[in-house]
Amino acid sequence: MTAVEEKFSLTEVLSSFKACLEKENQDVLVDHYISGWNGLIRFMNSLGTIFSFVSKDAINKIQIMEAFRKSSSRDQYRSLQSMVAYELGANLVDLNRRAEHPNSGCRTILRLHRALRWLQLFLEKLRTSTEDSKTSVLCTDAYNDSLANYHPWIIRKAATVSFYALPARNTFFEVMNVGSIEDVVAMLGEAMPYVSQVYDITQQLYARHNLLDLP
Ligand code: 1PW
Repeated sequence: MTAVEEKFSLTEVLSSFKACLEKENQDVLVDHYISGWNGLIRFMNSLGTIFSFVSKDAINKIQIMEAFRKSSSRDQYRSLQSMVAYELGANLVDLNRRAEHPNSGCRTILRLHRALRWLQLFLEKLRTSTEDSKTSVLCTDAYNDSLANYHPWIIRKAATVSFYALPARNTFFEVMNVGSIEDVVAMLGEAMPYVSQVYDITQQLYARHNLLDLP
């Protein structure tokens, strides 16, 4: 990959989440969900190697979803809605403990969905932050209010330690590669509602099918 191809822009990531939602029926499209996540991972990797422990698990989960999209049942995995209907209908989800289907699409997306909530809270805090705000504090607060509730102590510890290595607010805005701080704030204000919408629709879908606690 050349340096140009590697260049990350948060705008592209957020437009993937915008493209995620099908206009007519509000289906969440898996391919766009995956490309949004691939962008987020590039973002995390550009924040430094210490973050690779955080991105490794997300990479793993995206690969599981990509494999479904390349399999013979790829059409069933077109949207989160069709995936839920297909996997539940064909008994492909372990509901009580991980057994025959340890890596179902439903449980894999649930992990990414919970992580998306963290991202949403974090970017929102960043958007409304002031010059003296510390990114590590914003990130830790967002984490404690979301994903941390699903993580055992040892992962919480490792995640919190890695947040200390986050670059300062100014550098952070530069890494996002959107433009000036004002440009980033404006872009986030425009784009975050799309991320929220994807999050809310997924949350409702999972709640409706009692899938929010999948092992
Ligand atoms: C600054 C940008 C932030 C973007 C955020 C998202 C990435 C979230 C990944 C956190 C991973 C921490 C280590 C892995 C934990 C897994 O055990 C856990 N995975 C997640 C995504 O929470 C649960 O997955 P598992 O073990 O049930 O397969």
